[in-house]
Amino acid sequence: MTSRLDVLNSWVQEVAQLTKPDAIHWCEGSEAERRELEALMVERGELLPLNPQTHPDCFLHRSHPSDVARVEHLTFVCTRHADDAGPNNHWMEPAQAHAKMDALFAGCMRGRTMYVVPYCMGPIDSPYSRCGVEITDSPYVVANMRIMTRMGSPALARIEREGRFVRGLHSIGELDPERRFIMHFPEELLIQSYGSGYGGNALLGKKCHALRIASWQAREEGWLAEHMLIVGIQNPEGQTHYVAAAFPSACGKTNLAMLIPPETHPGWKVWTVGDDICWLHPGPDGRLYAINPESGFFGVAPGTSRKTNRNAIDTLGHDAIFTNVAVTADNRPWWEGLSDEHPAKDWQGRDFDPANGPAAHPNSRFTVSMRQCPSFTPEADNPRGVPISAIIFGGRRESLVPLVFEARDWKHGVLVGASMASETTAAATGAVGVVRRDSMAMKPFCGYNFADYFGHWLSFGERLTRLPRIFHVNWFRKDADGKFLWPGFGDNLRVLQWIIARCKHEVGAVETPIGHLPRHEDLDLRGLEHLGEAVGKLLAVDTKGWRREADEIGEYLAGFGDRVPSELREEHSRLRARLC
Ligand code: GTP
Ligand code: SPV
Ligand code: MN
Repeated sequence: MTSRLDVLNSWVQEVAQLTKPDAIHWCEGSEAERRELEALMVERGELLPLNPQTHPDCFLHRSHPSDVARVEHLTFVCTRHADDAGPNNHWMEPAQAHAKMDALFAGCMRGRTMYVVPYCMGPIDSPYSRCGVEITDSPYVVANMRIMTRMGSPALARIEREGRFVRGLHSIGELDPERRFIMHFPEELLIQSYGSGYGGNALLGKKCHALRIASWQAREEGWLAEHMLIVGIQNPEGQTHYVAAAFPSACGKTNLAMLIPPETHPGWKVWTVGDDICWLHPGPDGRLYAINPESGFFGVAPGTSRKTNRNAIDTLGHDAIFTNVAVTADNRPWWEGLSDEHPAKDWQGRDFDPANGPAAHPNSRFTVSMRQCPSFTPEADNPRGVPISAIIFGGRRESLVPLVFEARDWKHGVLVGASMASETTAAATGAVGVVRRDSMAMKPFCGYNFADYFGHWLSFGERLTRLPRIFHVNWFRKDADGKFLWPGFGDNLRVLQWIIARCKHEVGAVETPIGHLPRHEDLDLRGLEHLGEAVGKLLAVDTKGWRREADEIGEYLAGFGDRVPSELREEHSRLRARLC
């Protein structure tokens, strides 16, 4: 009898013939399997147990020093037509990409075990979820996939039922930056990644599947795959509003997703649904519904502390994997911003010496199940998703961009998202702190032409009868001394509070050329009286600066040529006219 798993079985055989592993292990996701893999990695020195008293079942992984972040210049979308990938992606002709990858994969698993990792992105029983299978020769990848996705037997059972899954082939290869490629073949629902063991390059369920391939599928099927956190914000009356927010890498999603309200706001509570990826579907009532396809956090360590993100610290007390952090003398994980303590060893295992730079790598990360987070809500397992009241875009901009503004309507909101820009961070290799356009925080992750993506976003103006409102925030304004003007973190709730009041038609706004801003007195700033004049700066609209910004946005959109929807160009013209 033929089974729906035959396709999977024959692909696994085909990959084994190409890569020549010593053994094949089908992952079931059990606790016993986890322990076996951990023991193997500890024996090989790939995992170092951390202090069992303070951090039971936690491990440190030190990656190859040249393999610490996503590699956007080595990431390709391989569609038949280059225009389908668009100027926002690196493109390679599929046959050429296949030849290149086949040559790299040939015999690469000799002496290694090949792991077959079935996984489900999203609640196992949700119609919105999608399955994949990652084949990898890295047990570290398996251990991370087990936390980040619903991995193992239940996913395999769903694949057997549906017969449809995204194929991902990964090998760490030689960890040689010269032999490193992350290839996507959206037309074949195929991902091939070689030469890196780092998160976004190697955990193929995450950015490769849940964003690049899924965004392609979402466009064909009428939904959205986004680089967004999802949170529920409960007010003192007990009502919860869900919002989704897109900020570029290392720009505050995890922190906003786990926000603890300031002491001035008793009765408020923030519930975490997701911290990085959001799949949005039009629901039966004409609203937009969100699921988090992931089941864990792969979060930035530096800057995380009891003061800035207590929920993250409380999540990380046990069963966590730390990658490229430093350690204290008593073998606890440590990073810049965690405490005033002195680390003993840096991320490369050397005795700590400030002359060598930060003790923890600026892109050091933790992997941990979202279920351990004190603010986790079981709504994250709701197969129908949660209804979204507001969409928030945001970036890291030290000047010009106000603390918060609201788009005039959906079309203007799409322009606001498409126009986003942010200072680059250590999440990807390359220069840090350079302002670049990052539409909807999807520049590194949209699996197709941004011009078509903007059109797809616009189409939801018709698809939905109850549209979420769209906002833009910026927590990162700085004063002349380079200090942040806004306290950020827990105090960001005050901005969310205004956003929700807007959604409920409870508060007014000032109309400006760039959108609607809160009046000073509309923001609940009790306890922040010391901010003084900073508030005025945070809420000012510098028309001259925005004229320049609008011109740059115009040039950016023109870079996508005629494919840019005329509606978006008209929206931009209206913005430019309002700024005259
Ligand atoms: P990815 O996982 O790369 O997609 O990043 P992310 O968007 O989840 O970023 P994350 O929340 O991990 O924050 C990245 C860095 O920004 C950390 O060092 C945080 O401490 C810092 N950060 C987050 N929120 C704020 C804020 O409101 N104000 C300031 N000043 N820094 C913040
Ligand atoms: C990001 O870079 O946006 C991340 C980390 O969330 S990674 O999984 O490496 O993409
Ligand atoms: Mn991310």
